[in-house]
Amino acid sequence: MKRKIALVTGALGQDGSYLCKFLIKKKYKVIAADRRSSRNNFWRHKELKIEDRVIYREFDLTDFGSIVRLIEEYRFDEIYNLAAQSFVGTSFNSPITTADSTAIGTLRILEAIRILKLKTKFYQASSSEMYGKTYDYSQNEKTKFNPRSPYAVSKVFSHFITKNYRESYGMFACCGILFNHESPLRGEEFVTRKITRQLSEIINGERELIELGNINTKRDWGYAEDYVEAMWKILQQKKAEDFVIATGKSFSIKDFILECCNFLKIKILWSGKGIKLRGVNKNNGKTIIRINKKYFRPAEVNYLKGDYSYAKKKLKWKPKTNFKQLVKIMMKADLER
Ligand code: F7E
Repeated sequence: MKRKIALVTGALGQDGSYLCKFLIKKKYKVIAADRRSSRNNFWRHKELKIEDRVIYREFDLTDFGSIVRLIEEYRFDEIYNLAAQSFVGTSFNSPITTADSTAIGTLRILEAIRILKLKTKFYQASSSEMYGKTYDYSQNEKTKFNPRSPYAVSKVFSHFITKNYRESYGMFACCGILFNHESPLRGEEFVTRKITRQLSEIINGERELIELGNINTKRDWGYAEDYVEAMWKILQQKKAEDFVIATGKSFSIKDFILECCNFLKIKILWSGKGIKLRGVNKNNGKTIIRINKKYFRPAEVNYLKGDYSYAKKKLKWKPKTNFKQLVKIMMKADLER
């Protein structure tokens, strides 16, 4: 059988890296495309030992010509669009560049596939952030979107334009609505990795405390390596459809800190409220958690909990790693680093 060729955009990020590794195992020829060509962005591929097993290509979601040329050159069997300006906080400061890549970037790829008349299957990385201010106890494929950031609004555009190309042109184009997914390869700007990394620095005497924003928000956190398998499964279905990928459990940032501290055998005492909230290490009386207003967002998503029952039924997918195991994997990796 002919070896399949896949394009992974955002290939140097957390999900891109795990997906490249997954597709290599499945014997795909993998084109790893990313805007970040500088060598120090290759650390994830080095950690996964896949550096010599993919073909690297510079890729910019805002440059239509180069997208068309790349897609025409390889005529991919599958394209996984994971590239985006993916940090919600940054999207408030750079809404236009966020929309250009995270929203219109998706349309550029879809247009390229359409113009070239290819049978390429297309996966779009939709996000639980699209639910935003939700009033539902858990969110599934039918839950209304109510986005709360330029990032989330851009993802809603990408979600619907993917659906529109599927319905208008019969393209095999699908969205995976992935809830938060973390790992040792997560960027340090995201809250889970910021906590595990900075707690390790405190343990090693390199840091006094961690400053955070709103730690009462709740997220449904899974393990990124489990989630890339779902991306692939979504494109192997007979029918192109959208799926929620989640764990079905919701924890606050405070719960995440507590679980890390449990792992580290630190007893943490909370005092104060709101901006005055502090977390003190009971073992030595030192403040290790403080709140800083600068990490608050102009509009916040307070609560998310995914209902992945459709994926379980149709894709036969379920998460393999629970919250406690995820914290352990991340804490261990940062302590070893
Ligand atoms: O924030 C709160 C923050 O930046 C989680 C992206 O991958 O998942 C991610 O989006 C929560 C928020 O992730 C800090 O306000 C408190 O409520 O880790 P995060 P996110 O915004 O949920 C979705 C599925 C995506 O699609 C996105 O691309 O934690 N929080 N203090 C903080 N967040 C950060 N980053 N830093 C803090 O100091």
